[in-house]
Amino acid sequence: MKKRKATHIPTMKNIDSHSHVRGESIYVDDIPERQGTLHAAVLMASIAHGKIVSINYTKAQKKEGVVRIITSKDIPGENQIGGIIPDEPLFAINDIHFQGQPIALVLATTESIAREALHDINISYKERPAIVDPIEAFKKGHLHIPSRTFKLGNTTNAWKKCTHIIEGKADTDGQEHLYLETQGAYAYPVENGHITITSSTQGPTALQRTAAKVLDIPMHKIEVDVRRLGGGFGGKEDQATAWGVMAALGATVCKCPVKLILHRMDDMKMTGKRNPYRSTYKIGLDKQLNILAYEADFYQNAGAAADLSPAILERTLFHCNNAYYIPHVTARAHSCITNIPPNTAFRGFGGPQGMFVIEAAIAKAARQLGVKSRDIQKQNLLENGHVFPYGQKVEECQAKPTWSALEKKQSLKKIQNNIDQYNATEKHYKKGLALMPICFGISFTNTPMNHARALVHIYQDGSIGISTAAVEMGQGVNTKMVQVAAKTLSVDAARIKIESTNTTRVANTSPSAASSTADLNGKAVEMACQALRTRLLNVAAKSLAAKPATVTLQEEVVYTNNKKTKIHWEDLVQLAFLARVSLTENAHYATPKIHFDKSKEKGHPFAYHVYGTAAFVVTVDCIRGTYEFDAVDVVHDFGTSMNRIIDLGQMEGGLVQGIGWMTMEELLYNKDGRLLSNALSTYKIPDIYSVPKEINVTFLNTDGNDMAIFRSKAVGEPPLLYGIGAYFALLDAIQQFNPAFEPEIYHAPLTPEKVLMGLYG
Ligand code: LUZ
Ligand code: MOS
Repeated sequence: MKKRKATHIPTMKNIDSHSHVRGESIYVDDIPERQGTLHAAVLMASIAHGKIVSINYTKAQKKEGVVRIITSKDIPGENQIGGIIPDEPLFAINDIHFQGQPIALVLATTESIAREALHDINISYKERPAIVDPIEAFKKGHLHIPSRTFKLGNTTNAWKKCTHIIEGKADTDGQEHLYLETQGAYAYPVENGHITITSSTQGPTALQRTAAKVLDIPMHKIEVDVRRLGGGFGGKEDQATAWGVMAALGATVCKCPVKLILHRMDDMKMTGKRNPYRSTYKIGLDKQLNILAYEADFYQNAGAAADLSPAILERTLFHCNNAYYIPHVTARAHSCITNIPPNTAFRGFGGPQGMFVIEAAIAKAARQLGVKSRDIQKQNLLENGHVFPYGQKVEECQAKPTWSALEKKQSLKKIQNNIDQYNATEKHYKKGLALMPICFGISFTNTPMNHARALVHIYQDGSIGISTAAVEMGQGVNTKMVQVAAKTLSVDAARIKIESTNTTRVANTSPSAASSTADLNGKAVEMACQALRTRLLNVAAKSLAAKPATVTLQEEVVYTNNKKTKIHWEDLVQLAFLARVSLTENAHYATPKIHFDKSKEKGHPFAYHVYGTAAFVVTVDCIRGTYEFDAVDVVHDFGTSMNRIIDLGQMEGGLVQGIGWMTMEELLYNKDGRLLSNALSTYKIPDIYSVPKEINVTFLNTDGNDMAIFRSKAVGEPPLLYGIGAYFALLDAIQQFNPAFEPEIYHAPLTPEKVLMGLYG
């Protein structure tokens, strides 16, 4: 590996940490209310499939404090909010396709009156049978888009060369985002039919564009402003739009400010989640455990509308081979229409669902062949020169380096010996071990979305204000933007302010998603600051009568030929201002090199890939079925991390979120499409007691990649993928106690109840 000199990037704490800890950070619901604000509550369908026979609003309308009830009839433009496919009405008219589907909006003088009024609305339905199972939907031909197939080599021929062929099934349930801040927006009319919407959204432009369509006004009349989010995780990439549009519609109809904040249980009922998947696979290996062929069918439970599911489906295919080289692959994916709320983006975006299936295939193969999963995993790791099923070459591959570093650091042999000893002596407790390598592609798979802009103002006093398309949602992107500007302009970070994300200052943005926000916006900030720096140095050169090439800026001071001058940052800015030189720059960055041809399902869709390997050790209580993760060890390819504190936070948070998905978060709809896990009493997420007792993260400092900002690799989604290892560590422990146990379907999550059944099943 080439050694690179560490560049000097000042690392810093999350710039929001101070205001977060003091409770001073502003979220939508914290915005001081304007006079005359109305509060909104959403009327939703209580059935999953059927027709509205009648609705009677009379009693609710007469209720004191109720100002107006808004339905599809009040929409000036289109009753349509579908992002990729126009298949989702803002308000249902006659047909109901999922429980929780919005029907109307009640506006009242207080929130409690608006919510109480919902009970005064009488609806009668004609219910029809609901479909909640994606395979049932598939068999009926209910698909959002035609099925897609990724192909490498020729599986049909390859089966003949395989010594071992194993077939099986693997299912993953959905996952509730459970952002701390529920969905919400606050809209108010400005003069001349203009409207401002403050929203908790990852996609301000999506909200602006959709509101324009629904209100039938041009986009420039709508300003969407986002300060920060109390978490998004993909749940607000597309699904923040509806609430923002409703608030804007209310504000337009009533000509007064309208605030709409979802209560937790309503948010859980109405919004989509991670797509559950059901899958079937066939895997073939040779005598040396090389995986020769892999076929899989992925049945995505997309829900009642397409939302982002077609794009999510694509990422399932992109990641179907995880970090393994398989010369012959045929992977088919089907986006199935069901009667549950439209499912949506969730950290990993279909990737984890695809990766679980190959891991299940390897685990089942290992059992049948009497070897360890990790023997097969290790044997098949990607290397430079390999090719992904979608045609991109494997470059700067860190699959083997992270695996070996983990092996070395943790001496797997020793760990396994300790576990074997423990399991031999303990009767009622068993330990299990699993390794989980990961590979995740960085870029929106939809190439046109990979761009961002930054608007940088240097004010006359030397302070700096920066606007980008990046939405801060706790991931620390604003802190990274400060670092980029501080380094590029050689100024103190304290001079820099990151403004809210605002469609009037930065237009036509992609959502903050796909782990790409820091890369795309960071590059734009870097470009803008670089241009300003050059411009300012020319001013300095003129003032010093020096050649521009000899003038530099170091820690806020101008140098000529490496000699300090008297010109400080603030003097320099003054000089430029008086010389009528622009202190503002707007830069546009579009990821170079990437492309993808959907007609061939081949191309080079990703700027680069992120790799890593994790080891999970779990202890199962074989009387109760409960378990604790003793330790998770991770060796992760961060590139040259520009902020270890933030990157470690992303690693720990993502890892635990992934473990939650695989072990305890049981999202249940009944056969009538009713959400059973609709509160925190019925849907368990990891808490401080359920996190692994130890999380040891090793930063594998690699070169990084030029397309990563400061060669610091994207870190948002990849850590979640490690969580898949939790399932297989648990399965290993169960099988230590009950060697005969073999699940008919590998089905996550492995809740304590399911573990118990496995122990005695
Ligand atoms: N959103 C999206 C994403 O629109 N396209 C993507 O490829 C993606 N990947 C991860 C997360 N969100
Ligand atoms: Mo996302 S799953 O909004 O990156």
